[in-house]
Amino acid sequence: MDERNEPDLALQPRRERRRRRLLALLLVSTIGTVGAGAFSIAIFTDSQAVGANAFTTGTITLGLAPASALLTSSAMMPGDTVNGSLVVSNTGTGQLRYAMTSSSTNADAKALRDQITLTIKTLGTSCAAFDGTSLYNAALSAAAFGSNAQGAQAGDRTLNAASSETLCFRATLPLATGNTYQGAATTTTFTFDAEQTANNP
Ligand SMILES: [Ca+2]
Repeated sequence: MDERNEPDLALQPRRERRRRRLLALLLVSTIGTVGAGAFSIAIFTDSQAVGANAFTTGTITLGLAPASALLTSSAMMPGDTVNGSLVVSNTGTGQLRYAMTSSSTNADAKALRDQITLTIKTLGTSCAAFDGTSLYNAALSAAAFGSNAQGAQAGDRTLNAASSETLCFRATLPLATGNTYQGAATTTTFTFDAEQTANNP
């Protein structure tokens, strides 16, 4: 026997096991590759998209004209009256409801704001006729209608988008106003608060 072959003979069973393991591994790998290839190339597919799903939000925008000096009168005498008209507009995209509050100064402590009477009416025939529905008729100092609290309250006024309404204002210094009011002054700010009506009962 050739002595050089003896080590080879001793290694033969190990080599055989290694060869079988390699064969098995190759077989599994080949099956996997063929399977995956068959899967990825053998079915029809499709995909479709629905685009352009756009969203925007609406707006609540109140417009007032005039924006200042709706009612002014200097050197009023008892019995004098001053008139003004205010156009309230909804220039936003959503229906709104609005309410009014006011604040009047009393720097001279003569309380003229409590002595002047203010009346606010809807348009009716015209502000000159002053025959609309009365929204307020009491002292200038407390002038208000509706409520700027969230939600619908008595006196709140509703305006559709792109619509407007005219309110008629009239301030009067009563004829019975006494001498303590001479030389008195007050300045009033009317504030209008609007809110959406949608989802806001
Ligand atoms: Ca309200």
